Amino acid sequence: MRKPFSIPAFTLDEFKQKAMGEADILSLHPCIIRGFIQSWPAFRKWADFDSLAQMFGSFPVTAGAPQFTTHKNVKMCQVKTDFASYLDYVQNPDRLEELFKDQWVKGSAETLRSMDMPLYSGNLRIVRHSREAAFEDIDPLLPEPLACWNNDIPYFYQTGNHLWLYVSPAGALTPLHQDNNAVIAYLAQLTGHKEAILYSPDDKRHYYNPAVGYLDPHNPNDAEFPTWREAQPWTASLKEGDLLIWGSNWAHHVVTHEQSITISFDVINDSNLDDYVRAEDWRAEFGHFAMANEDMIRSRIKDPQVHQALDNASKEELGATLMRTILRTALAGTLTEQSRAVKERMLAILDQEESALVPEAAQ
Ligand SMILES: O=C(O)CCC(=O)C(=O)O
Ligand SMILES: [Fe+2]
Repeated sequence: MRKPFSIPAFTLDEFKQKAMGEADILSLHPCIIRGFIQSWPAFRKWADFDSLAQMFGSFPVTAGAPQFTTHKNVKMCQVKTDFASYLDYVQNPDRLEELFKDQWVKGSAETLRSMDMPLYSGNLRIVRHSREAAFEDIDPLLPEPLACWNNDIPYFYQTGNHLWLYVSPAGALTPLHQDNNAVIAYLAQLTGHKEAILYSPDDKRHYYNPAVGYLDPHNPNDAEFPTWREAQPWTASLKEGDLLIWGSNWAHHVVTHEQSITISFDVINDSNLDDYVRAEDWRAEFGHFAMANEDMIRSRIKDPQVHQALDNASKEELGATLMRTILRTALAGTLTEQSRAVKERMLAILDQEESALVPEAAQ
């Protein structure tokens, strides 16, 4: 096995210096910026359970042990609940049975008790739009000089990209996975202690087997991942105030060691916009949304290509067709220079794909 590399940790000033000297520092390795989030209003306002229950208690969530699965043979327990009940469980794990009576989607309270792993809710969706108040509490969003182009991408927060809030008890597990949509992502540690293991996308063949899923870095299976020893692990120990940020498609495995509150955020900028546009996940989410709101889309959008896609395209194709129409409409109006540049770049990629699909005789 390769000796793990410690993910480099910087002060904000050191990070700035380093990142100015490297065109795309996050493609080289993930980075930790110690203390970065101490100036966020959320660092105080979101760091206790009573405030969180008050702000987000009624939101629906699922909680799983593990958080989700990324290997075909891993069994999980899962409940469908609201965030207030989940917070109650984290503080009083003994109340498991009474808190989640008929809400088990997978497994049961009894199975969970035999598992030696707590429930973990990772899908508290606190924003649906870029204008929501939550953003005021996590300002500045990114350490300089990193840019964030999310707001120039139509429907960014409705198409599989997120500002998440993760509350987890000691022992909670997020198994190895890559995030959707080639996003740059971070974990901002408000309270508690987590340990993360990350792997570069260049090593993917060593930790991902399409027939079974992802490696368990703490319990590698030689038959399923014969070359896992070739993969270079990068490790991080995250404490209160730290920001761990990684580039597109870095896989990550995260264990909570001490009850934890973390904010996670997805970012698009110059370094990953093209990969974002080519990703399937936002297309599927957008196409799914369009299918579920077919009447509204048909009445508001007159483009015959969208109507045709609603009739007979896959949800990914529908999502891409709808995005092209939205981009074209936006580009016909007044935009900032930056917003125009992002949208033109997105449309060029989508148009190019589309023309590659049309048979030559029809062109
Ligand atoms: O903090 C965790 O448990 C994992 C979070 C994660 O996978 C993410 O934010 O992408
Ligand atoms: Fe993730």
